[in-house]
Amino acid sequence: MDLRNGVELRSLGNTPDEFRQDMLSNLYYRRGTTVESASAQDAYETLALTVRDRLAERRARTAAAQYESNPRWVYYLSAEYLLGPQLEQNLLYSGTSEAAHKALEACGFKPEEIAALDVEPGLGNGGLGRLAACLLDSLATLDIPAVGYGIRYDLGIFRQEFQDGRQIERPDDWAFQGDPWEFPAPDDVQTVGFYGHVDERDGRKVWQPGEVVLGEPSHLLVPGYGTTTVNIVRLWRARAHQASFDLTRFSAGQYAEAVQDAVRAENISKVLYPDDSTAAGRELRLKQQYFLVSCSLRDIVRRFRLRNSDWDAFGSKTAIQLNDTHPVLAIPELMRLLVDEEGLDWDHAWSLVRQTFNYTCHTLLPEALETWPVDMLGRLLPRHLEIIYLINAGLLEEVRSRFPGDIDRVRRMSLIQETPERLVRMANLAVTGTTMTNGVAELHTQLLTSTVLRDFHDLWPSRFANVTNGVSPRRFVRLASPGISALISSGLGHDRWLTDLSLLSGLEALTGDASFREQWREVKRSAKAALGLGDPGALMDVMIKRFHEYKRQQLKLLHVITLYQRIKAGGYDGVPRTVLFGGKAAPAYQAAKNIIHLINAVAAAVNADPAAAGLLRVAFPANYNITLAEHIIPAADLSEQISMAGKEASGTGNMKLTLNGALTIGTLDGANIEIRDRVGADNFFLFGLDAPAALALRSGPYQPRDHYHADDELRAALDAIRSGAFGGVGHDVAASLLDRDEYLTLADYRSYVDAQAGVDAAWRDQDHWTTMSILNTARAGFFSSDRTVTDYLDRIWHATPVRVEG
Ligand code: BZD
Repeated sequence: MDLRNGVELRSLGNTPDEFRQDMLSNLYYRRGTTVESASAQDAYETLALTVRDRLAERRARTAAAQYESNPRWVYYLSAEYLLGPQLEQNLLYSGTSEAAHKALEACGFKPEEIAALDVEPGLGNGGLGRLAACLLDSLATLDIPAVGYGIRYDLGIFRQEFQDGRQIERPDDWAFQGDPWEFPAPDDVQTVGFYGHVDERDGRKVWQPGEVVLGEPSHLLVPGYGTTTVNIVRLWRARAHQASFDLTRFSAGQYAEAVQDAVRAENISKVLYPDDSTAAGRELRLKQQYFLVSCSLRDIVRRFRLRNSDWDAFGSKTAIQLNDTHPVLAIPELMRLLVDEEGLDWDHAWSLVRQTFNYTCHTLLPEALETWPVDMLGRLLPRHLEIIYLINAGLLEEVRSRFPGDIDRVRRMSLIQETPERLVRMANLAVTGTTMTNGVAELHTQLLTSTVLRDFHDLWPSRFANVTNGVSPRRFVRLASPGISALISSGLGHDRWLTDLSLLSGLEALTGDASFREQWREVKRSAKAALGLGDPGALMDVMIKRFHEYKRQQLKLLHVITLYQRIKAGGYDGVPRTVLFGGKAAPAYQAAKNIIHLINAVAAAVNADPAAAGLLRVAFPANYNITLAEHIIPAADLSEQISMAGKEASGTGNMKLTLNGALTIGTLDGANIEIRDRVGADNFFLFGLDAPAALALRSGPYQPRDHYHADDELRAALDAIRSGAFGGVGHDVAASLLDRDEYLTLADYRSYVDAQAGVDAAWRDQDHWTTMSILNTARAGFFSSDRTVTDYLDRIWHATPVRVEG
């Protein structure tokens, strides 16, 4: 291999023998042990290093090629990444799976046992964090020069345990054993300021921070599939300045006091906020956001300067994507760097800033639109608040001149909300400071532009675009479902579908092939058997996602109770089902935790009742995460996507399940609509109110009790909860449904239960079900994150590939 400076590097070999040799030498020289005394953890770490070395080589070549071509870079700024387990992915992408398995066996280790030691970095909450990971995968696969920036939280998303059926949160010390995938880069450390005041010197504003914290980067490799490109995701960890250690106090025995400043500094990257819907409203969270933004922008500027000297080129060389509003402080921060530090005039800086940034919105819940108290922001970041005011002045001037006299519009659009308390509206700032704002599914973008961001759409219609989400077929089909993948490849006669998912359409022709259908059924069955939760012949009915009332796990639960009551009444005519729930609730979200508690109570009753044996079983494995998702998704027959219409921005679990041949039962919400359009209405179980109907019902005097009185089965299900049939658990859930039912669960109950009867009827015709299952996979190629990234490139980023020679 020839690197930039012409120095040759020996290429590592990938034959089983070469791989084993390298593993042994890593075991001796890097792990300091021998085969005879190596533990399983030694074997895991050594294997990881041996694979990592292969990718590091490609990384070096990628960096050289990208530097050489001085391209437009895509920078993805995200407070969250759910990367999933790294080992199997890196083995697959580096083409060393087989060599590695042989090498492990030769050393006396079982590959599955070693793979089980791979701990996923849980640096995200849910869909938003996993989307970020899928986009990075596709960016690398498409050879786009890209870097992801994020925070290296010491503690990731909490570990969920159940105690008497209640969710308990335990800290997730994911890197306790060290993280073999991580490359520290202490040379690129950044200094981040907080608090302080603003001076003026020679007509320029100078922010004098009152506190500084170091941001120390490390990176993980992000390999592309079927290409040499290896990109990186760079994660910042907060480090106290050595000056914050108080040696005098320490010497005087005041140990806690001696480190208190250092502890405070390092708390910034201590823990991921397990907050999935509302702004935490806490200063530490705001500090995290600025910490990410400040470190990342300095790094981006440093990288720009390696090849460019003229600021005018910045916008054309740099596309920064803001993943929701969490990194939106990047807008005033880049203004500050350009105006205060680099001396550009305001208008010039503003045009570069707008050219550089784009913003993705991931929600429709008005309560999830982030705001920060003006006082807090002004105290923590005094200069940024001034800059936000200046941006606001420009915005409001434009609004006034376009809509003269429309004072209410000015009030609505202002970056500052005035009452009941003064708040900075981050979404408004995001739209104002970017070229493009996008929603994540067609319906979401439509609703965004007609409701929450309507005024902005009126002012700047061309700043809005839709980019429907997608998922990585490598991780969520190839890695999660080796069985389905092998069958797809044998059916199509190639595995090019892994990088061109539209080729799955070739499976349609195979629906007429009885032996292919039989193999398909068998593959799904063995995935269920491998999961080990219930009879593999039963219908595997799966609801896996964060717990939130709008997602309506409570609706699924009412259905389960109804089935159970039919069984108890001796009138059950449905098919055998295993109902599987998986997901976490935000620790402070009591209503969601109540639903979890009730599910566990119902599961205990149903699973212990001999009357239900062989007919109904409820499984709720704790601590749903990417690792677990990869086991559940291939086993699913039915995908529950039952949010109240108009609330789920997109969903991505819906896509993963469809690609794995699960049929969806769902509302016309988020990307469900696009899934149904593609797989065909006949291959999708639709129910419930659509978004306009739900909105209309919500806006009127909705009476959930009317549904309770009108529907015997619904009443029986709720009465059972209220009478204490499930260990006295669930009064709060029932009361909230009867009194308020914010998300129209009762209004959609009958339609849902009837649609589930349709599911049973369809399941009875196994051959037809299999045809529908194959058609779901065959027609879901659109939902590849490769297509999503291609859309971002065409509509938003306008960056082009840099190919790295093989
Ligand atoms: O983003 C989710 C949406 O709810 C899904 O519909 C959508 O498919 C995905 C990807 O676009 N949103 C989140 O996951 N949001 C968060 O995780 C989050 C985290 C912190 C603060 C606010 C929201």
